[in-house]
Amino acid sequence: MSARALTADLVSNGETPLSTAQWTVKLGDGGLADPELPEQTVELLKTRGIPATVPGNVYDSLLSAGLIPDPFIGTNEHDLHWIGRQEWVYSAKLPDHPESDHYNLVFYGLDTIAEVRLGGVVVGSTKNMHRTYDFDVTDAILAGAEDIEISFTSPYSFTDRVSEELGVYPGSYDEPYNLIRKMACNYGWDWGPTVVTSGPWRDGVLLGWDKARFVSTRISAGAELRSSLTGIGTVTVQGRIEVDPRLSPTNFKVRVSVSGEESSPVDTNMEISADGTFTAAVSVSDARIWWPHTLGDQPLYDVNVELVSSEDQVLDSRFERVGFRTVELVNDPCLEPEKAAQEGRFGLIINGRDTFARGWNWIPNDPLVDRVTEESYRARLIDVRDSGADWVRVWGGGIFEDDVFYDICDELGILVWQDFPFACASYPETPEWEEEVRAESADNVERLMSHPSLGVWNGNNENFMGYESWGWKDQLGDRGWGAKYYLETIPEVVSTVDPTRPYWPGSPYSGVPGQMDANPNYGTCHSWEVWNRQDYVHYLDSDPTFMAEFGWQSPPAWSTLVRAVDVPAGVTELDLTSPEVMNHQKAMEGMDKLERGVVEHFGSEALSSTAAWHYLTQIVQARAIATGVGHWRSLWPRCQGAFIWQINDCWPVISWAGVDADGHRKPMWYTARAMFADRMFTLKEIEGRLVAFLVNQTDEPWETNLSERVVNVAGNTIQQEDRAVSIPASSVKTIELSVTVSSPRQEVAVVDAEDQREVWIGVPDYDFSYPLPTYVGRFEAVPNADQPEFTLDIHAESLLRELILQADRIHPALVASSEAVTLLPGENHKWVITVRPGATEEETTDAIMALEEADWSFPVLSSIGDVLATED
Ligand code: BMA
Repeated sequence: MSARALTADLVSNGETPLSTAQWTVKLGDGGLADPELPEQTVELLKTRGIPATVPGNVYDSLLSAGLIPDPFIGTNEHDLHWIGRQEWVYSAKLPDHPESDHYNLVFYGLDTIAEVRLGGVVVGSTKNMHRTYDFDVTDAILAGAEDIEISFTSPYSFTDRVSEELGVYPGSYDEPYNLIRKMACNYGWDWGPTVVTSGPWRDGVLLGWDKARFVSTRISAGAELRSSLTGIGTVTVQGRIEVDPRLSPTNFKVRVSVSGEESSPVDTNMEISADGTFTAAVSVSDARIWWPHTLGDQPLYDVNVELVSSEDQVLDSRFERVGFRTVELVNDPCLEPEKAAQEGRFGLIINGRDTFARGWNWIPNDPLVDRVTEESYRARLIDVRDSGADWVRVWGGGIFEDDVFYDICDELGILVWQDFPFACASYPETPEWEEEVRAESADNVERLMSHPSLGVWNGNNENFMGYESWGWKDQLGDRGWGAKYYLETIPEVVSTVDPTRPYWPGSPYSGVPGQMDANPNYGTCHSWEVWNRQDYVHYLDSDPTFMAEFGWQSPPAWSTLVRAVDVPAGVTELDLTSPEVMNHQKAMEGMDKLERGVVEHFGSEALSSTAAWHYLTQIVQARAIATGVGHWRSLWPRCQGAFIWQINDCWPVISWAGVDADGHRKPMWYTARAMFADRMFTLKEIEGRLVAFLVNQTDEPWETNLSERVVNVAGNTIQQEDRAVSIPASSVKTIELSVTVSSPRQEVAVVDAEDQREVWIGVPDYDFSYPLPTYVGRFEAVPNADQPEFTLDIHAESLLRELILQADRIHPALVASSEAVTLLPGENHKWVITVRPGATEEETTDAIMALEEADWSFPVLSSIGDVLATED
């Protein structure tokens, strides 16, 4: 378990991180039921306890102590639910700390209902995992307190009390995640396990200070554009200090310095008012403009804020990196029903430029969320960037991520659509809850507002829809259910703390007064009917203004799946109905929906083996996502965004993710990348004609050659036409194709433009005469590569449709681009195979040996012909 850097940039003199203490965790007396554990274990947990970490949670400690099995494997998860039903007590001797006049204990994240004691005296209590808590502990420390103890009430006993008092609040899952301010998906989700945690999930500090300290610093950056490259940048710093009662705030000053790579620092000194508040703006005259990576560079500027005494001594400081850019949210609904489908508009304008927002939804990288590391953030965010997406939506059933997540987005040029943590449920609206929501929102908006990557704040996930359409309304009667937070409380906080940034109340949300539910003609939409009940081609029936969520499931890479269900890596058949597999499929009727998707196109006979199931479900997901993204991009500017559900997984699971928990990119990731490209095309059949939609999302015209061919299964070209096409900057061009498929069971239409290829057949796959795949392969080690690197070059002798290379089936540490490529007879494709970064020496040696002896046949190399070809 790796400890992470401090979550907030609250660096001031005299900080002693709590992570440096030697922590122990024990079972408290307030558990709900006696755990069915060996007596000795209970005895150990009640008396001596076990070593613990800060940051950490009790699952981590039990795992490290060898007292529980890995909750992610097999059905272990179910044996561990007792953990969330206990009271847990963390204790430590306070680490050595410098002497000061004043002391505060600052916690960046306690999960969740906790009481903090120093030397046996209660110094504070908490009830919200999403907040920072700051307790004045001067008296306790000066009185000689040496020990710290944090007791965590069982989350379930807390929510039992809330529901006794306030009644039932309906939500999508039968767990009380909406009655406690704790990460919702920690209670399980339709892609995640139920691992209800307790513990100090982020670090804390004992802060010693003498004369004065910062208690609030709000740093934001704005830009007045002169061109797409430069403008006047403004950094605004607002804040508040706390001073020793014997002094006046006016004795101190705040110094702000802004510097960029190519500009000399601009400094300002500010006076502080008698009430301790200060505000200042620093102007950067030739600021370079920050862009998402799809449109430009990411120049960042350092902002140093220092609290200085009259003797020029620096007492406290803050550091942030900012970028200068503008983001506007345009919501222009057309209220005349007959024109709404043509004229309604919702979109995001970056630095004055209309864009189609290409995005992925993001869930927490681990349900034991304290374990997420900078490396795992970076790896998944690189997956986002390399797919061509420029947005990531941090979904409301998770958390406000760590600062480093947004730092990486700033660097990589990925814009963030940040939900407030409310998802798929109604929430109590008592004054006490509202106060909590206000405090939590202000806290996190202040923490994150300096980041240029942060594009939009969003009130909630699917709560408006649940209230209007999922029957919650009737159960709630006239009780408040959270709408007040999304429509009043949170926007008030945003407009006070961070007026520079757009706010949108929900995903989905229409934005039309009196209509909260999703409506394709207004605001943001989610598309789930298609996955839940239809074939993916029905994405083509919708033309939303903005598609904020849609997705299709598939299994993870084979090695990830077998690891999760605890069978040996070499196994090729799995019982897909076993309790272990079913525990790694959390979606309602998920297996049936996967099967329905395959049968529709390939027929039920194609599902003759687990390998065929594994391959075809991945291919259907790849086609589904390409269909959706391609279609909605073809509707630009009517439709101005498509966010795929979802980029990442939080454990090894069958889910909607584009990249699995072990970092394997699914075939879908590659088709998404093709469809997210700045210049791309998609094919649709319209009134019996094949039509290409060519999308140019750059500011230069796109001149290209569009090649159309009809090729038969024997590999002969029946028709061919090449034409030069020109697609003006920022536009979509529609071209009716000339080729026609006259024998749809034997002929495919193949359309190429630049390095994109789209293939069209006029019948369902099960009716097409796929030839037996034949090819010649050449496997080679790349000489002089820094890391072991190999290539596999395939020369097709027959039509090979949607060919993927599943290198992880040879060895789990092997990675290859498993894109679904279609090759015509005579064509070649080369894969690069590497060993996963971070693999041990032993894994690397084993992987290389396995490669040298590999059997490359199906399912290592899989194409449609492998599962559908008939001998005749
Ligand atoms: C939407 C999301 C998630 C969910 C996903 C898949 O409802 O907001 O809650 O995981 O669909 O069902």
